[in-house]
Amino acid sequence: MNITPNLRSTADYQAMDAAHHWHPFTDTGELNAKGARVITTASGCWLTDSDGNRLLDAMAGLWCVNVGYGRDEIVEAVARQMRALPYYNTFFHTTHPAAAEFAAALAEVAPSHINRVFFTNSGSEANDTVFRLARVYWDCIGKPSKKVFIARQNAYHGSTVAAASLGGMDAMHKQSGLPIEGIHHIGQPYWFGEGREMDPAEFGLKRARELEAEIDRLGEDKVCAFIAEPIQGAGGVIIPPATYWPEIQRICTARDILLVADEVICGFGRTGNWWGSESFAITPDLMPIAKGMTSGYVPMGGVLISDRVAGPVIDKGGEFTHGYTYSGHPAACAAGLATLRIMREERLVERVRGDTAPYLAAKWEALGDHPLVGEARIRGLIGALELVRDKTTMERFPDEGAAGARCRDLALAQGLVIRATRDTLIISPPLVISREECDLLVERTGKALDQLADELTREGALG
Ligand code: PXG
Repeated sequence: MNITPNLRSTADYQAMDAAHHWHPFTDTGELNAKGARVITTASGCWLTDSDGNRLLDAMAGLWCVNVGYGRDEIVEAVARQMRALPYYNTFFHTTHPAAAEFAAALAEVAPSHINRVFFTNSGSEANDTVFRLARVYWDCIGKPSKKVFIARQNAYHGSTVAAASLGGMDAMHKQSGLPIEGIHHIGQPYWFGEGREMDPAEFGLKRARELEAEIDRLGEDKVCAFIAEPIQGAGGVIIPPATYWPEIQRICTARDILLVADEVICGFGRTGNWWGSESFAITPDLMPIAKGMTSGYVPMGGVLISDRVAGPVIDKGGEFTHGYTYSGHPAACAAGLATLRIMREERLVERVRGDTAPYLAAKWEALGDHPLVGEARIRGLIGALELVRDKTTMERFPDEGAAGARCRDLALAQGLVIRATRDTLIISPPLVISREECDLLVERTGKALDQLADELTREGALG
């Protein structure tokens, strides 16, 4: 067996992969016809593929490698931990130093009303945990009828059954008969896509008040919680109008509904504060986390649990019959501790808020002047461009998703990894990105847009 990078040819890796590896969210037939891109090494914000190409990773892996690649501090911490104790469970009244230390460190960076964490191995498991824990909470305070979750269309909360049901992705629901019972979806605060005929502030209130209407329809005594991402990530980096979150908070408080902020992408500095909730001034009762928690070096997720929820469940709930073999895995806790240490020592959140984010925002927003761009939006280090066929009418392309995919591929050909969700281009670079790398990111995105505009003009596909 050979796991050293690059000892086989690209074609060999592609052939082995095509024969044996089933990829997530992938049309396997389509992938195997062309062969997977093989990434072999990485450092800082840069990936290297098996042909030696260097790519600027403006997606931080998959929204997770916040402290950048090649951080020896994390590698060493994980190796030390694995030598000392590679595994022990946290069931049966047992803990280990890494789990205790990481839980305490998370409580320290969490908002002040949050002091506990339940460890999982992914964001999906975190949301399945939320689904069960929130219901247990209401049982414990004598309101067992409050069982229903309200979530949003085009939300992404993961791929396990409860998480995929909480998510609002039609394609996922269609494929497997989801959502499961007890989950209802309301509209998303996607002003550019769904509300442009209204003022953004008015639209934000309108979408928030769908929550109130849904609670009334279902009955307040039946509703357990509302779950949402502070900024929708996979759905297209949808930054809600400023009026949205305060109104959601008001409704959750007035109607006594738990507020769950899915911080899997927005947490750990992405929006220029430790938490997306902080950026939008909300006080969630539960915060599912993952990704930036270990900067993706070792898989891990968790649920940050407020004192409000923890108190009654600890006092009255007895055993919470839920847990994973690898809850609080020592290697993951060590990676998480080392990640938090880097973030604090390098003042990464402050650097994003005070320097990198405003620097990138000025340049990113200038891409909004491009003839193919209907809107450029960014918050912290998470941003999007909306591609349009006609900038004056904001008309979209008829073949939804084709222009986005082409632009993403043109960027890749220049050595820049960005993502496309339908015709929305997305970035979420490592928090350690430098000003020079921000320049390159914007320059390459601009070139990809120019090339796409040229091609579309030649094809007669523009207005
Ligand atoms: N919540 C949010 C907000 C997420 O973005 C999850 C939960 C699930 O986490 P795990 O660790 O189970 O994957 C996510 C994950 C994409 C993409 O296409 C986004 C995610 C995962 C896979 C693809 O942008 N986010």
